Amino acid sequence: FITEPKTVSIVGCPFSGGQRRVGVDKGPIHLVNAGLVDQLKDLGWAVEFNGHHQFEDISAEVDPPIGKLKNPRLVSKVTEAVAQVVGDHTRRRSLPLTLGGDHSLAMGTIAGTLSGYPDACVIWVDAHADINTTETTDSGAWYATYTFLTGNIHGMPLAFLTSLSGSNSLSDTKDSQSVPFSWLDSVHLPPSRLAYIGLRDVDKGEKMILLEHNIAAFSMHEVDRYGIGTVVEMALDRVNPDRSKPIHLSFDVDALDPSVAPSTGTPVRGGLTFREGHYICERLYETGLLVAVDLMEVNPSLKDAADAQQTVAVGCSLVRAALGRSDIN
Ligand code: 5AB
Ligand code: MN
Ligand code: MN
Ligand code: MN
Repeated sequence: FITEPKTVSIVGCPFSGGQRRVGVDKGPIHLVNAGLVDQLKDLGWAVEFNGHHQFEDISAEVDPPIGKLKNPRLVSKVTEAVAQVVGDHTRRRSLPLTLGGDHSLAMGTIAGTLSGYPDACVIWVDAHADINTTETTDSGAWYATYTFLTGNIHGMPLAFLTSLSGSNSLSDTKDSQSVPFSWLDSVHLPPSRLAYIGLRDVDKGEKMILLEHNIAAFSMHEVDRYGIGTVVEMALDRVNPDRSKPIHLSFDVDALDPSVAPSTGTPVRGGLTFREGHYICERLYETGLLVAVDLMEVNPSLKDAADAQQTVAVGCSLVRAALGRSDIN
């Protein structure tokens, strides 16, 4: 799908409005400053990077919650802009590499990918399912009783993408033009084209959604049971049985164990090892079907400087694996 000379377009998204911890907006800057552009050139890619995106800011005063959702207008505006940019790259058959920023950005990246490749499937690597709806966003996190901690849109992108949520549930705004996420209403990722790897902190409402829609979900239990090699094939068998459809990889760095990637906003113990995370990336590259990659939720301001540096280095390393780095050739 990606035409020669292979070109990767880095979409740096310094954005944190989909969650409440400061610093995740610095992720893309740290990843690029760690040398990612040259690392990808060394792998033989033509690399396009024209600086990080400047997003229009919408201050909290003019963006009060709608229902349970925090910063709905801001997240909608930013993800719509990301969808445009990623969509442009995919239609030119360049590979968009989106650096987050929080995972709400995936509404933009996956919508963009689908505009260029309508039959693309998604491999979502994460400790979390990120499929809470406008209704379930407080359904079972340990802190759900604290309403000020719920309604974070980084836990919801897949609900909007699979049309389980839509702007209709947010339309207490009079002017239909400005209802947040109305731009996404025409976008639809069928749940049959979504597979998860690495899950271990899924909310009650999300579990019901995964069951009801028969979504391919491989938790850490399955990784332990079958091994990562088998799990990746099982995931591909579900969403891409003929190995013919384009693949979008959305990698939340919190899928890795916190000992491997400590600097992230919602770490959960019991995660993927360094090698398991890399294997997923290597195998997806090897299919020749990978058309878009997200690396999300690197937050260099959490934990200490050494932890941040380690997390950034691992992030760059995952990207190199997804773009064809090999140990033996
Ligand atoms: B991340 C939680 N399920 O909805 C929620 O890091 C956590 O992009 C979401 O995977 C974590 O707030 C979002 C409790
Ligand atoms: Mn996560
Ligand atoms: Mn939709
Ligand atoms: Mn996530």
